[in-house]
Amino acid sequence: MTPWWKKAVVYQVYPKSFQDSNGDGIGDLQGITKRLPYLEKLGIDAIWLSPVYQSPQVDNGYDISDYEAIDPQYGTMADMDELLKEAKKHHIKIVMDLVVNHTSDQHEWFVEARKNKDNPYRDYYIWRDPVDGHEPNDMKSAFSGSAWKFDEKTGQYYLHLFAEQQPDLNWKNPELRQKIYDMMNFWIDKGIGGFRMDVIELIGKDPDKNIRENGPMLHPYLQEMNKNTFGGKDLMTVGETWNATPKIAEEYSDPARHELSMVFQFENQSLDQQAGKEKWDLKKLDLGELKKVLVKWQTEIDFDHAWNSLFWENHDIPRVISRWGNDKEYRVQSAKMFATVLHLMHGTPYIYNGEEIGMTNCPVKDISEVEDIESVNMYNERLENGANKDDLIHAINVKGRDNARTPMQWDDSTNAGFTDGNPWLHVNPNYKDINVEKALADPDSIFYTYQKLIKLRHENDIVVDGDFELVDTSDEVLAYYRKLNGEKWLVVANLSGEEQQFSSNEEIADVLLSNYPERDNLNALSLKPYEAFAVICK
Ligand code: TEU
Ligand code: CA
Repeated sequence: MTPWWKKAVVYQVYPKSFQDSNGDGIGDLQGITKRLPYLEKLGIDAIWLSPVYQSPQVDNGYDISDYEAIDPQYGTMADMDELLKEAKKHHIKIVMDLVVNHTSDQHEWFVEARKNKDNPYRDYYIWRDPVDGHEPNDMKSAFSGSAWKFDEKTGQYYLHLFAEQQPDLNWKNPELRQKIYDMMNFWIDKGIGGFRMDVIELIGKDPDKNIRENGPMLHPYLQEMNKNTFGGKDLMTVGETWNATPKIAEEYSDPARHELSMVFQFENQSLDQQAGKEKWDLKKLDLGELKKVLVKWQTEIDFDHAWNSLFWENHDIPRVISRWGNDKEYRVQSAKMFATVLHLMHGTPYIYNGEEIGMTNCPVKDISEVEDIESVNMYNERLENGANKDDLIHAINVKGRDNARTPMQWDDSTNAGFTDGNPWLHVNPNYKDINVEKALADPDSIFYTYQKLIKLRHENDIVVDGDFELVDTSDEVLAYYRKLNGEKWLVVANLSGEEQQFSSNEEIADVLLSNYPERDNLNALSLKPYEAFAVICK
């Protein structure tokens, strides 16, 4: 039996930015519940809900102070139960974000742990003595600066691979691991659809050997977790794994190994940054390289023994049409092109809220407009090291995480219908043109392309199980077949903003979808900018 998540399309909701229901300027659970009919209309099967647990919100909820409580800014546990109940009525599962590489420094475990060296919770975290009066080693935090923070009270450093308010948990401690499994079972018992596992590749770390991701104990821990929690249940699990290769992805997702359903891999993310540097050190994207990575993850995974996820966007990465398409002259065409290329591939697609209406990046002029801790810390560190202010703002406008976090654009009323109050983050000024209400009223909108693509997946096994086969073309064109039981679909996409040549001897039996007027043959075509279509071959 094919598990449901192989046929599913998942929609990520970033709760803070989705829909405010009480005028405090912050999205909340009741707001999400209110929008379920919209998501059902789109046709998605599951929501990946970014964290709604109790949190001081240093990193928008990825710093959790109580895993079994809802943050008051998002509502109550009763609101959460209501969301689960209502989502079910709309045939939507709720996949919770599981953030267990670290907690907030306000979590009871850490509050206890830092009291003294003998505290029973001390070993839940990673403590080291100073070396020559300094940090134990030169490990860096993903949010700038050292990954070690000196704690005056007990004279030791603790490890934080993210913000200093996000101390890393010590997975070597069996009691801690059991507590996490108990917490996961608390959520499973509520009837959730599964877990998206935040930076899960880090839990096997060995800081003394400078090992962060893919540590020796990573897979044993996941197997233990599987056995003690979701194993044998009809749940979906997806690991966030920035450093997965196809081989590593198979280790996570081979059903025989009893770990996860699938992983998110991010190999395309480094294509527009300078080699060996950080994401802020910009480089122009080479379409040939993008194509190579996309194809690699279709062909180097054995889908009979592994599974893959497909996505362009999430809350950590910029809007794809702004980054690699054209969010001005060809906003609609490039959005439909990216959707078509991705959704007809092999794997489980994810849509990030707003992607389905072609929301764009949202540039700022000054650091005072930026909320994201990653951007702010980078800005301060680099400014101190002599970088130019305008260059830093430019980098933030291209790559900063706030780009994808501006409030969802529902209609053309004040604050895009997101809130009656003062939004926690600026609304993109283009909301009068780009919003859900407008998209729903236009049968030719990006929304309906996504709706169509989801339907095609639900109704055609070839999209779920068909073999992927690349067609030989120039770097700017990505064309591929999906093949199943003698049936053959052809997807053709111009990844560029210039006309490109494409030709095929295939004859068209039927056009499935197209972002320009439909083609009636495939002979010596001059593809329009970002043109994309899918056909059934005779
Ligand atoms: O992201 C992991 C992660 O590595 C990111 O910090 C990433 O490096 C960066 O965003 C790319 O620019 C996860 C969550 O998705 C992110 O929102 C959290 O901030 C982070 O973990 C810590 O929990
Ligand atoms: Ca609210």
